[in-house]
Amino acid sequence: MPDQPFRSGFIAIIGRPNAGKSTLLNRILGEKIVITSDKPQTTRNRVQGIHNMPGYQIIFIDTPGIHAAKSRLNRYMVDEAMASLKEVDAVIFLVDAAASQESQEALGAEIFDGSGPPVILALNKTDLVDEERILRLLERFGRLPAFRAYVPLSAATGAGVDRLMTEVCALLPEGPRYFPDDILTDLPERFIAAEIVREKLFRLTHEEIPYSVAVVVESFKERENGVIAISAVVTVERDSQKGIVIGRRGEMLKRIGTEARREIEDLLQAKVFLELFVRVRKNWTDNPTMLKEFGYQ
Ligand SMILES: Nc1nc2c(ncn2[C@@H]2O[C@H](COP(=O)(O)OP(=O)(O)OP(=O)(O)O)[C@@H](O)[C@H]2O)c(=O)[nH]1
Ligand SMILES: [Mg+2]
Repeated sequence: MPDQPFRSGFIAIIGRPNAGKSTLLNRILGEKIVITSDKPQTTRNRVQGIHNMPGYQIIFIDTPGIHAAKSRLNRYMVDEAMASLKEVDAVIFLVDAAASQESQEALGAEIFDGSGPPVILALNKTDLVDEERILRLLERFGRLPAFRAYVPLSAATGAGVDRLMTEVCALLPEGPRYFPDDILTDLPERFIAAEIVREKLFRLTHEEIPYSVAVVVESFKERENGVIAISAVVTVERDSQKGIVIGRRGEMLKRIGTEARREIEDLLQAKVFLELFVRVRKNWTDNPTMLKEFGYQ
């Protein structure tokens, strides 16, 4: 048999906030490289994850959920997701089977008009719904003409993910190995460390707080004894939020720091010393200079 040509390409994962896009990327890679939470709008930047299989290299792009954006930060997030549509070989449109369908269907009809790359409709969270609902949704989305394939799956359990990979591989063009085959992402470690701190803020704080925080790693140094010393600044929008993030007698910040440090240690396979500072920058989510400083430009 003649050798099959090497295939590779870029695949964007697109959907409404909370559909499970980041969970799916981590599941495909078999490692956690992007943060997730049960609150919408967790992901703020486009992030590449590299998946190698014999004969294939697939670069998956996790994107922020597409929503009606009000602040400049939110507009940046939606622009990030929309821009990825123009640069990829195919798209996975991830739909949450357990959430209400109207807004997801409207998004599908709006952005997949047939002029862009091929789209696979992936119906996520099938572990939360019964078979009848899955069939009904597949039929409903089948009325939109844009999709090449339909894959029910669960990013949480992994069911259906192999099927998804088969469909993705079928859409890949011949291409080079873009990245060495031993790296999972091109993200710098300091970005991932900052994101892990932000994830703990998303998971441990409530109401508007998660949407008002930014995390920047200001220093990242390996000491002679092998310990990695990281200091990060958590920025919030108001004084009252600073108090909540720090908590009574500093307990909240301590908990965020401890949970983040453990996870960063797992990631870096090293002992980590993590120092967190909290400061206030009034309404930074609408301030172009601050957004740029925090990496949202
Ligand atoms: N039961 C179940 N929960 C899931 C599944 N996939 C994701 N989740 C949960 O759904 C929530 C949202 O997951 P994320 O991966 O953060 O969603 P996202 O689409 O990246 O969200 P944004 O970044 O906010 O756009 C988290 O609580 C996940 O644990 C699934 O297949 N089954
Ligand atoms: Mg996400």
